[in-house]
Amino acid sequence: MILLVFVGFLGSGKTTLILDLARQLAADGRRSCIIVNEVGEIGIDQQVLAESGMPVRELVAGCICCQITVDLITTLQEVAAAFAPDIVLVEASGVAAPPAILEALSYYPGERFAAVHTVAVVDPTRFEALHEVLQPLIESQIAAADRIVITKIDEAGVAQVAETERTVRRLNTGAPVDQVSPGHSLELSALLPGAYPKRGR
Ligand SMILES: Nc1nc2c(ncn2[C@@H]2O[C@H](COP(=O)(O)OP(=O)(O)OP(=O)(O)O)[C@@H](O)[C@H]2O)c(=O)[nH]1
Ligand SMILES: [Mg+2]
Repeated sequence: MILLVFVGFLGSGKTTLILDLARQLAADGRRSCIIVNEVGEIGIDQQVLAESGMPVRELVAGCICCQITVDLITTLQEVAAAFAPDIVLVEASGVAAPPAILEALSYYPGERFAAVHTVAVVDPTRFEALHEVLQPLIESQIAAADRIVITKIDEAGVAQVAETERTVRRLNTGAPVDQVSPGHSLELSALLPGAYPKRGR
């Protein structure tokens, strides 16, 4: 079971990104599971998924939406037992940072995860303002992430995106940085090149 954990401040675009990746996974016949905070929100998005042309049957088989209100470990145990997913996409609460999540995951009693990747989701339209007032939180989310995704590049100005990218690269010199917008998805094969080889079809 591969875990992809998405952190990022409130409204940064985590759910949007997760659903986009879930669509790619479902289209590719992968067994995936989404763990999010707000089930109501996903309810609407399920409709969007169904309307995207994907058979609803495949949606049900390929993408299961669960609630994380109880506790991450319990939820992971439940989805592992019920669905044996290949990949679990976890949306962390807006104020969580990777170290705390990895600490929580260390208590998972089941089979070891094949991989755990943390992705920091950054909204360039609000980055500078948030960074100023919430510096420790924002910096800990970025510094400890394996990958950084800058969202809303359709909405942000070019200079805003460039400035955000400069700052996140300074805060985390090792992680790849991607830019996404509704028309420009993050590819799973880029996110998990080893575990998710691009299949020729
Ligand atoms: N223009 C634009 N809007 C986006 C993009 N990604 C997300 N949004 C919008 O930004 C808002 C917040 O997106 P969500 O995906 O719900 O963000 P989130 O991080 O899951 O939010 P919380 O769960 O509330 O913390 C929604 O209105 C999205 O439609 C993007 O790439 N471009
Ligand atoms: Mg969300």
